[in-house]
Amino acid sequence: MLATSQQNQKVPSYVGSEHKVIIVGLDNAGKTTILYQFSMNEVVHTSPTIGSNVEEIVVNNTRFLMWDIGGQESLRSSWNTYYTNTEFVIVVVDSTDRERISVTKEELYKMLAHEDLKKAGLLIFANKQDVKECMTVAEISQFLKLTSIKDHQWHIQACCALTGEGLCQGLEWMMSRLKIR
Ligand SMILES: Nc1nc2c(ncn2[C@@H]2O[C@H](COP(=O)(O)OP(=O)(O)OP(=O)(O)O)[C@@H](O)[C@H]2O)c(=O)[nH]1
Ligand SMILES: [Mg+2]
Repeated sequence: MLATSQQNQKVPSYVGSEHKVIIVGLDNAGKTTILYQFSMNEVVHTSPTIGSNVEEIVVNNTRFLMWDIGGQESLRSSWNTYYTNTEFVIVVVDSTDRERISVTKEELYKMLAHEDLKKAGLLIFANKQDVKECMTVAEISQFLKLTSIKDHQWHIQACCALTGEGLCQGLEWMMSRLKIR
């Protein structure tokens, strides 16, 4: 079901509208790995992102322009320069990183309070589920107090960026939100 801009050259660029997505989360969470799983269906060798990467992902004639933004501490204050016109925020959580889940929480609520993201949907990827003893979706939901979020549509999805497991389900959730608008 997943087609990429590279693989599906026959999809004319005017079909459907383009939806802006930003991929954020702490450094080492797996954002860049996820972006290239979406766009190339493969695991790429990554190094920490300084600035951002952008790819167009086409799914059933729906185009997503996905911005993967560097997550190092010094870069987080410039995440907001990417917020304008964002329809979906994907927050990638490293499910093995128990020490920093509170930092993720802080960044998450800062983002949700931002004027430019008022209408954005929130998809949380609980990444690195292949690692033994990682936090479960239930644990992460509880840590992040997701059920308290009433002013944004949200969804949390377990995934493993190395195998691609769970990534399509995340995209499907985004597609389902577009339909009911
Ligand atoms: N075990 C495991 N490792 C993963 C997974 N996803 C990503 N990684 C590894 O985690 C490391 C960081 O991945 P990146 O995609 O570069 O992380 P990032 O979130 O883009 O990091 P910054 O660019 O610094 O913000 C790499 O060594 C990846 O191979 C996963 O699902 N499981
Ligand atoms: Mg990166």
